[in-house]
Amino acid sequence: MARTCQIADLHTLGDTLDVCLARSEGVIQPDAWNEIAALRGRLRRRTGFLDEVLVVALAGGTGSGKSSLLNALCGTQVATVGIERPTTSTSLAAVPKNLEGDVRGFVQALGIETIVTVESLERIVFVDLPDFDSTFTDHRLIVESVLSVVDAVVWVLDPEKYADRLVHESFLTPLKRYGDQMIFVLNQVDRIADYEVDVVESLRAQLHANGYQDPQIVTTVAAANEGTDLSTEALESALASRLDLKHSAVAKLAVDVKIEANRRWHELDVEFVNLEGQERIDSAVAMASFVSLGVAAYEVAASISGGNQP
Ligand SMILES: Nc1nc2c(ncn2[C@@H]2O[C@H](COP(=O)(O)OP(=O)(O)OP(=O)(O)O)[C@@H](O)[C@H]2O)c(=O)[nH]1
Ligand SMILES: [Mg+2]
Repeated sequence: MARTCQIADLHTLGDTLDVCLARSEGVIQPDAWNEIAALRGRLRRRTGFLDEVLVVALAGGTGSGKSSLLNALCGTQVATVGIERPTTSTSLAAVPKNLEGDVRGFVQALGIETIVTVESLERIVFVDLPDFDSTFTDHRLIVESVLSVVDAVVWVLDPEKYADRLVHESFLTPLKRYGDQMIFVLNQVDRIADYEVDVVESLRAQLHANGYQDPQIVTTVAAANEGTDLSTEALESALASRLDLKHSAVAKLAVDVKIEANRRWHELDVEFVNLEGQERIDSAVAMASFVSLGVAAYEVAASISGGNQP
């Protein structure tokens, strides 16, 4: 099981990388320096993404069960569920209690004011997006505006509206390029017990036709009714896999930084004996900063993979 990487680790790595860039400019070849600057860019994007948590937006048509699903996933009532539509008119974030301080700024930057801390949440932040009871085009614009900062969008569908032409034409087709970020949830499957498989296949075929090559579809029961139980395991395990993938991506980046630091250190070391005066001093300073960078990158990679990294 991967251990969580502390946000502070990545900030430290970024700071060390900045020092390296400053100390090696003009000392190493411009191409090599640009490669390190590119790594810094990748790391900066990652750091902004909150590496220890998966940020998940819940989207979908009004009444599909987004708020019920959020409550079921949190194991407590964080969002208002209703029969009148729309029930959710402002967005809300459910955040793990132990990460509230780290996550608050990030969530507020998304324009979300209501933050509920949830004891049972561990490494996932959920954002319940408002429906605005608007057209799907409006809803798409809201989702599109958060897509660049969330890890996944859980698009909640219900058995009645899963095939709605407007949902597909105004929402899903224009967002097909973000297919990897989408998880499609067919909710309320307790109401279609006998033909659940057919509905899932029909949804899959429709998503294919919309340009989603390999859509991830899971089924849920977000609100228990008489004779039925809640069922959110498939979604929970899909989210857990995505969190592991996210950690792997960060671990890979840290290993890339480590390899780059070692390579530059070796190159400088080979040339060192031929240098004199200020050049020799600059080279020594750059080498020292690459050593620090290699160590910082190693520590991040090890903290994510529990020490089992190359
Ligand atoms: N049978 C059944 N009913 C469900 C399920 N999930 C939600 N519901 C019901 O569907 C209705 C709408 O659920 P909400 O969770 O409020 O839906 P929403 O998508 O948040 O709606 P808005 O906030 O209006 O956009 C409620 O009456 C829920 O009890 C489910 O899995 N099965
Ligand atoms: Mg709602």
